Amino acid sequence: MFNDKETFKQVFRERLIGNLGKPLAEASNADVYNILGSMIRERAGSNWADTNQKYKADKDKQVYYFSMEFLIGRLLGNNLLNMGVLELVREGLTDLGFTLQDVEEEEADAGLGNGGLGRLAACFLDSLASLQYAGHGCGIRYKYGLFEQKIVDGYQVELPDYWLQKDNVWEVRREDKAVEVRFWGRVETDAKDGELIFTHKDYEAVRAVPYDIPIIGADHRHVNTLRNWSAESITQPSRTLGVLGGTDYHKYLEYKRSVESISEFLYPDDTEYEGKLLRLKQQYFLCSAGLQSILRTFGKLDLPYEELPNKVALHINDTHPTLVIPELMRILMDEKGFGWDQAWDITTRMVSYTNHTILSEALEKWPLQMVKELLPRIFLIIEEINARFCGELMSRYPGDQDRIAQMAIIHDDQVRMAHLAIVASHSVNGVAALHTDILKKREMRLFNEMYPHRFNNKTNGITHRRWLLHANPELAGLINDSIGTRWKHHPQEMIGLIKYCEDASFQEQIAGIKRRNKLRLAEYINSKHGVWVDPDSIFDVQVKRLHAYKRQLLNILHIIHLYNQIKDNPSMDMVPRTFIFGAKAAPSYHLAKRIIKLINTVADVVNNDPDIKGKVKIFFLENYSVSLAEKIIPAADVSEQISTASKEASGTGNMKFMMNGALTIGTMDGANVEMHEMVGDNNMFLFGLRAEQVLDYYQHGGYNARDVYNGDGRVKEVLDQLITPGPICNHTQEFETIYHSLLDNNDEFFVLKDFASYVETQVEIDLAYRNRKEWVKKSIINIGHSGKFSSDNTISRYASEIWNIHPVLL
Ligand code: DL6
Repeated sequence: MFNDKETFKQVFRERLIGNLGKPLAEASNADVYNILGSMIRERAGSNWADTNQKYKADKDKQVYYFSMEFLIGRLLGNNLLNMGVLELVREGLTDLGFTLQDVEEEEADAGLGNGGLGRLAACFLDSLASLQYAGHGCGIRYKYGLFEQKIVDGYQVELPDYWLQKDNVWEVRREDKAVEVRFWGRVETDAKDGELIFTHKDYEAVRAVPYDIPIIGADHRHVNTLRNWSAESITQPSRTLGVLGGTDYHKYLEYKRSVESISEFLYPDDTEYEGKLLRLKQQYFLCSAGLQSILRTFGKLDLPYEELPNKVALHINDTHPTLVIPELMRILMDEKGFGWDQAWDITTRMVSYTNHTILSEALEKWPLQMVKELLPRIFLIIEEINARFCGELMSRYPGDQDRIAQMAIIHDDQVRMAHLAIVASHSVNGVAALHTDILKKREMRLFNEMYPHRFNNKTNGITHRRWLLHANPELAGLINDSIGTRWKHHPQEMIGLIKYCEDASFQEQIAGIKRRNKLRLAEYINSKHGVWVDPDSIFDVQVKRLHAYKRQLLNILHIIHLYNQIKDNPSMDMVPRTFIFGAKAAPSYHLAKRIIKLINTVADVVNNDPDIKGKVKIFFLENYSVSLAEKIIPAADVSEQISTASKEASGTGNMKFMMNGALTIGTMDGANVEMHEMVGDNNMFLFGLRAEQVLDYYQHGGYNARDVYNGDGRVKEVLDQLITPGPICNHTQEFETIYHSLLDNNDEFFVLKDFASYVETQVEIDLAYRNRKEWVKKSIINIGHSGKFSSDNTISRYASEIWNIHPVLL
């Protein structure tokens, strides 16, 4: 279509006229985005077809990554980059009078995920395609993504994120690939030739229509698919009305409404689930639609179904898609005629599962009755899996009722999805070494004893294409100039940068890039919010979901303490610091929303206090999203990774900051531990309790938070400011919930316990930053080691150690 700038410009002009009837002079950025996007998708189209054709012809093994969330963000920039035409298009657009950056801003930021888990899935898709693996995503096409956050008077307000309002140029609706998913009804059992036959009767049918998005790999012609399913009503009302047992048109509308709600909203909560029935419906919808389509593709290979595990791997991203297991059993037994044992053997060889959290509230459990009513055949299968598993437990551990109760899949009239996922998977992995260790030794100890070879670690990763090459092109350019370009395909070769860490001219260039990124962010904040942040101050950033365990609260309490110090001593010597926050709180998470209000209140007080003389500035960026992260992360000096040790399974933000040269202040938690292993004490700022200590405290009922309050004057002063009328506390109830969570509820996340150590470490940062050369050296050491955290590395390990797939050369 185009391989050079002039042809690009010519084709672009023709499209503009042909499709929109507009000459260049009248085109808006949105027009340019739409034309450019459709040109790029078309360009990928033939490679997409070729890739699929190749998979089919070679009968390559393919992996399907099932996830309720794919936080893909904007695609234009990344697609241009991966197709190798980014510079060509950038220059072409400039010639035509447009700026690529402005055009990119026209794309809706697809927020089809809550945070880490969904973004990880998106990074994995990029790596799968870039490493030429046959690997696809299977998700839901939510009409509304994660809510849009507005900050009004310091409070979070949630608005629906109707991201599809703008045309989605990337997706293709595949009407011909629609399938039917069945809910409710009853199961009839018959016997035929000594076999039981199960028939699902009187069900409510839902039409699942796939929308495919091409996932374009880097530099190769490889294009995989993210298939997102949309729920629609069956198009022949007469048939549905028959099913519903009447001819009432209102009933049809009711049915249509309830069906469409299945793919309407992404659940805005990544740890607690409400609206359980709808959530369960969403999960089954994804699993059933996804599997039917995968098996249809497999069917075209003309192979016996016994071959399935050699040709298809199914990966479940946390427990949300666990119903893949009973659904596959159902299809194999009820539709393909397999007996239980063979169906079980095929299923367990195909399925693998990643656990992303040990927070007990996130370990999903479904009321048995709900499963029974909504999914009657699936319920029978889960019951049978449980009965057989408990039978096995009884013969292995005779008389050990306690163990059986702890491990059973069905317990207390609930289905424990994690147990089902472990029992039916051939691999269970955690997402960082520490997390996997905790799973094996504590949370899932009994399962690990029973299946010692099943548990393994796969430390998370991030795609260096989006998070470095696209987000920080200047840094990427400098890396190319210093170590060549091989690192783009072998990110671990970034280690070659270490030899420049003491090189004065390299240091200067790194410092210059950081300064320019900070300036760009300052200008962005100024243009959006009319607030100027000083690019010569330290940019200290905490951006991630708001959760008590992530401890944004510790950060803001320290800032209040800093404020108190400056008020006491206005000439206090410190490097000016800009604290930047970005975080969405689940709408029903009261404490988290209060913490947002506290951050904004403190920001208001501190930013407007003349005594502070700009030494401290606080800024809360609303509506944190993937595209905002791409602007913030390259500009950070300090990365806040301060979760309560043991609670953050891995973290991936920590890796993105590291790759962009920020220094981490963090606890020994999640992947911070592995970052520390690589860069050592000198190049990271560690503080706080270790995971073992935290877990020991939990085992013995916690610690006494009041002791810290009474023993540390700084803590007392700060906490009292939350509830005593003064600049921070306008009325006494505003921050009471926070105060009580720390003192009366005994500080579940050890905020006060870690306070002193955090404050001390923040002082170390202030001192370290004054030695600019040493600071930049540390920054280079971090960048150099960050290649290990490329998701290419992670995906290669999933491919060889879990999925048994190999690159497919086109
Ligand atoms: O593995 C991706 C990401 C980790 O980096 C975070 O540490 C972890 O908190 C997050 N977990 C979730 C929990 N969702 N559920 N269930 O998002 O996963």
